Amino acid sequence: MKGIVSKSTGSWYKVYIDGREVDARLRGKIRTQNLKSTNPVTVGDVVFLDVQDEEYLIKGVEDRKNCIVRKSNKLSKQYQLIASNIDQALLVVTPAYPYTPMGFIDRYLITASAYHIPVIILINKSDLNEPKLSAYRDELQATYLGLGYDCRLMSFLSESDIEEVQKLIQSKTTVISGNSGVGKSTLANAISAGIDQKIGEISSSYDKGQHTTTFAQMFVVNPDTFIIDTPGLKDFGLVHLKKNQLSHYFPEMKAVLENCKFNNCIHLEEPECAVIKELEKGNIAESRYLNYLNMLDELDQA
Ligand SMILES: Nc1nc2c(ncn2[C@@H]2O[C@H](COP(=O)(O)OP(=O)(O)O)[C@@H](O)[C@H]2O)c(=O)[nH]1
Ligand SMILES: [Mg+2]
Ligand SMILES: [Zn+2]
Repeated sequence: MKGIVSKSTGSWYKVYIDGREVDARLRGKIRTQNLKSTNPVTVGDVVFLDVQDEEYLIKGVEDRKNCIVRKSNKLSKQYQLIASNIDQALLVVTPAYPYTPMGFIDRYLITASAYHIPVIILINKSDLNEPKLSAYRDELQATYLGLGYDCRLMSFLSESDIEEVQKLIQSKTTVISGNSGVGKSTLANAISAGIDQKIGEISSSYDKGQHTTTFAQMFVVNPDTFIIDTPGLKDFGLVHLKKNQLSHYFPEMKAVLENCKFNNCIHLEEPECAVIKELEKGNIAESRYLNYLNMLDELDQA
């Protein structure tokens, strides 16, 4: 039989099979794809199972459509699988309470794009209306709509906005990300009567240091609609990216980089660099370029 992994602790798993969740264990060694991962099975995996003595045993993993990973620690070459088979991501941000910096949003967008995961930005708490907050909200919306992203104003306290999100996620597997306090649990609870997350709590163990083992959790909204609760992609590995590929994931750089003199230009100090030219003309925002430099620093040389 076949199922979808909805939770993993590393030693046992919850698997969604035909409308219900069962506990399962791994049967011996599992053949995995060609990735140096510390965990063979992750949330979102489609797995094949046997039942033996009333116990569910996972005997194999279907090839993954995609998979987000993070480095298991800074020095190691091994990766931890966080979640797989993702159709899209909802990035929840707020102009205040908490303030979401653009640097965080950019990094998320670029990382997701490197994984070929489309992102919808939800600017939440639109019911709050202090002038300062509204100014930053307008700036966020203008910036990301201007860059061509799907970006929507929302209040998760509004029923019609929740219905809009329900339509967005129907028949898909959706990762929901965002800093603590932006409203992820509020959203999950409103989406589905079966979900009961604590509101106003710092969830899971994601931000408690690099040695904590962390796993995403998947919720079944209806039999072909799943949401996965993960943290920001902050320390998710940009595993497959080389330095000279990074700018391809910044739409405003991608649009001009074929005019750079060198085709492996990384837009630092190369002569006749089209990205630098657009930056100097003000067509590429300085903040976006600075975020680009920060991310570039972390990538391996091609
Ligand atoms: N004013 C307002 N508050 C919200 C909205 N969505 C969530 N909140 C509040 O924001 C706080 C944090 O929400 P929570 O769902 O726990 O955020 P999480 O940490 O991302 O899971 C709670 O007090 C929620 O009631 C919204 O649209 N408007
Ligand atoms: Mg929460
Ligand atoms: Zn260049």
